Amino acid sequence: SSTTGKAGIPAEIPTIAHPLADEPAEIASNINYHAQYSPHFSPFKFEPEQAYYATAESVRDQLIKQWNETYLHYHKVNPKQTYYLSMEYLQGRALSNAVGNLDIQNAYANALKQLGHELENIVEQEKDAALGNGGLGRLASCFLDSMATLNLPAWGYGLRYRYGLFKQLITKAGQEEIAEDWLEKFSPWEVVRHDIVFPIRFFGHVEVLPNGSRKWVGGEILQAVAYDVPIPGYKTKNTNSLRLWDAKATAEDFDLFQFNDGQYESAAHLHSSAQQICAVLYPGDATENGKLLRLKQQFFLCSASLQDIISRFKERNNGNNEIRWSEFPTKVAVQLNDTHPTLAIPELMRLLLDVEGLGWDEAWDITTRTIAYTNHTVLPEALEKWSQAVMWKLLPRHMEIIEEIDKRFIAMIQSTRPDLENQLAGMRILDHNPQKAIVRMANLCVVSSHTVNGVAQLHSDILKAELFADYVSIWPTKFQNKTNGITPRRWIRFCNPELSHIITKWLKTDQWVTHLDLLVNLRQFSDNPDLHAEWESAKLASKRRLAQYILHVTGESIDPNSLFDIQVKRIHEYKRQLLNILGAIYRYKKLKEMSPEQRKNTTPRTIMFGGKAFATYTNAKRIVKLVNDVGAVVNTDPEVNNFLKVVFVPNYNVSVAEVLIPGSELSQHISTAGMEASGTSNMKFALNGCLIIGTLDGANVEIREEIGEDNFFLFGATADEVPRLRKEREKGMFKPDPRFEEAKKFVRSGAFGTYDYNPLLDSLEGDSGYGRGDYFLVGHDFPSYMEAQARVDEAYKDRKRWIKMSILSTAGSGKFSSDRTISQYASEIWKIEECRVGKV
Ligand code: HBZ
Repeated sequence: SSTTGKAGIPAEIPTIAHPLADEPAEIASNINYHAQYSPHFSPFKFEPEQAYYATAESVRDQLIKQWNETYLHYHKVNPKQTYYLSMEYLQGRALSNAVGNLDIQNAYANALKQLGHELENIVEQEKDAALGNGGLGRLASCFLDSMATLNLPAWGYGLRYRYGLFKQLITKAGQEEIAEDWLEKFSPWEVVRHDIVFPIRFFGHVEVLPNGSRKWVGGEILQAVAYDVPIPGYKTKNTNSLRLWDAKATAEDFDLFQFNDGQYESAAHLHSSAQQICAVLYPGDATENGKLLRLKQQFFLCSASLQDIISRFKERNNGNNEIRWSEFPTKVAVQLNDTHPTLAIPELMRLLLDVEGLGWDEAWDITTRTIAYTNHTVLPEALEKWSQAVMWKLLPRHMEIIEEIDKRFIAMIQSTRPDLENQLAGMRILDHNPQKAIVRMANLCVVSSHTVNGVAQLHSDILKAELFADYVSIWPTKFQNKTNGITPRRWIRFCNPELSHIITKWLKTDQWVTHLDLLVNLRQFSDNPDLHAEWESAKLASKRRLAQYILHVTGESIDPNSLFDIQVKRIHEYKRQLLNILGAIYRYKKLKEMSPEQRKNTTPRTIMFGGKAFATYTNAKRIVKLVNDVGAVVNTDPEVNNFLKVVFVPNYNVSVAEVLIPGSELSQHISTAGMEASGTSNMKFALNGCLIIGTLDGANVEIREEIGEDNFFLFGATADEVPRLRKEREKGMFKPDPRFEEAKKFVRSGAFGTYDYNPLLDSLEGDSGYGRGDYFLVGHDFPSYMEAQARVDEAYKDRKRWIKMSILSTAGSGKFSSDRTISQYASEIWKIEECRVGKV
């Protein structure tokens, strides 16, 4: 292994002759330079694709300069630094974000014009980097943007998946998945660091040395190679890193003798094993598959990142002199994004014990002062549990360490808290259940972290009252809340320039882009007719753009004067897309029964759905199919299709969200209360002046508090009612609403085709597969949902009232900036401070 030595880091960046351009003419010549001399394409072509790569490389030059300055500055100041460990990042497109954050958008747009291209079209050439599944991955990306913008010394670590999240095709059969090759040509945003390579061991055994110390040996060793992605902050020089690890094997691992002997596969055995590690992102949420490979991926991320962190700590702390390990937690904060990187805990212990030669107590003290854990779910099936047998095989030394942590935890409880004796079985890390012995990763995280946080107030309260209740009495101050946030740069400033300009004009400042609280000052204008006119025309422009997009990807034409109602998120039963579509089905049936005169009094709606179902999640895929089948019938029904359309937007991802959210007027966040940890798209919609229909779940609760209950369409059971309602339901005490029965019956009658929807509808009645009928309480919440929808229809008819509500949504969204979230992590968990480049 090797990394940059102390001698390798210069005090300053040597000046080199490179044409870093800032005038459009210079930029154009720089773009041309890349088109000519970067040998990716024929230099004689300058189509949009070539223009994209050349432009991206030109922007990257600008980033690299700031990036090097940032690294050197951090190196010199040597502040405490945060390392965010995440198996997922949903970065989306980088070019539009980079020119926006660097504030060079106009210069690049002009330069491209000189070259015969429009920046708008060029940025669309870029494929999304979709190295994540959903909210958790996108949150990590928003956090990176805020960390750089706030000039915080904070990096992300992740994996460089060859194939990210699958591409969703919608066919007659419903959803189909195909691999999405985001690296097909190459990514201009990553810089491979051939000098940053660490060995990662798998399998093998533990050897006891004569002095009694233990050592992990044997097995197979792969190499982790760093690929760095620059993360620019908004209007600041600070440019942080997202370091993605890729796996490779070495030339020595290639058995030339075997190969010459015709044994091609076994000759390159480690090479193919390396290829598998970062081949695909494991779709989350529900899978039981490929456990061993998933565990390998997790360990790969943890081990490479910690070796890198330790090597940087050594480099920055006294160089060759004695390392002061007790200072490690004053220089390093590690944040675990859910339990996926839990192995960072035993791996840090192993490195300190076996490689650095520290004793247990010292290593444990350092580890627990360094690591913090964020929980993103209370769904039992999403809480990671690894088979002990698999772990012993893959990571024998780590299992020894986990056993020891478990043993010491038990001893601590027995000696200090005999009152918890009965809870101990559920609190300990190892579960020796003879059916299946497992390691409970969340328990390991809670026991080993200095801080554990949930992602919205309600979620954090539930963690303390339920999932982690027993630990709270031991460590009452360990548990915190950090309500999620979203970056206002990507999620309004860049994706909704029309609305952004209006806000800047009325607030007489653009400071709100980094101080989102300033949006409250819009409240004083919420009745102003001039603002109303501007607001409405910006919304209409975004709706038109969205309608164009829908036409382009689905062939469906939708009416920009209808109410644009959107639900986009992973397809999951707890998120209740089924409630939404059953509501739409009921609406359709009633429209059919109306006279033409009556129909004219209704509020025309376009209901849009988007989201991916996990490939083996059958009921989720049935929901996708149902939405598409309903759309096929409703949209071609000439009696009603001026009043209702149902559209499924295929392949929902970050870039699609950037078109949908600005054009939205109503969005649905309708999970069964207590099940959605936070939600983050709810924040994006509200920020863009979209009203929310929702339950009291996750961050909805806080959004409603901020924007005012009059501006939020609330319905449904509350989290504390849910357990009782489920019990009543089990006892057969539930009486379904006739409208709910009517909607289901209509589907069963074959109104939307011959596909067998009975299993899906049965889940709302008998056995849902979760063991109980209608576990997600769709039936219970249906009537109050329909009533809330009726209030939406009424409110939309009153244009003044609707626009006022829309303005108040934006005005009340200030709290939900990820800048606020990250400031709180920085001061309350990480204890890090800003380290601004250009200011010592
Ligand atoms: O994290 C989401 C929560 O569902 C959402 O409420 C919250 O806003 C968001 C950010 O805190 N959780 C996920 O997105 N989880 C996953 O994608 C996931 C991935 C792999 C797994 C399990 C879950 O094995």
